Order: sequence, then C-alpha cells, then structure tokens
Amino acid sequence: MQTTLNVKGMTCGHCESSVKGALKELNGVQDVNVDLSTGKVDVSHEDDVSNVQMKEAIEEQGYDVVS
Ligand code: 9UX
Repeated sequence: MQTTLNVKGMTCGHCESSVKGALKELNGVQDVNVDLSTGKVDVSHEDDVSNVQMKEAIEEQGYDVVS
C-alpha cells in the first residue's frame, strides 16, 4: 500500500537521504519518494507497516511529521 506523510524541516538533499534511509530500514518498506519542496514523503510498503512506526523513524532523524 501507499502512505503519504507530511514532514516538516527537510530542506536539503542530506535531509532527504536521512529520512529515506530511516524508512527503508523498516521491514516491509519497499520504496520511498521525497519531495523536498512540499515535504511530502510517499512510502510504498506492506500493509503491516504502521503510520506510527514510520512517524517514529522520521522523528528519530530529527524531523516532524505533521499528519
Ligand atoms: Mo541539510 Mo537537513 O544542510 O536537516 S541536512 S538542511
């Protein structure tokens, strides 16, 4: 399935890499696309990956998930 998360605070390519890397380490995450201009992070993943899990992985990198 596909989930879009709104992430605050990503401004450069390193931010993008950190967020992508953290999400891709979660079991069941297949693909991650980041749009730096909007802060939208599209995650393709198995059904058993929860929003909370994804949110926590992003917050551990120092970014806020808005919704
Ligand atoms: Mo770039 Mo992101 O210098 O927190 S790593 S802005």
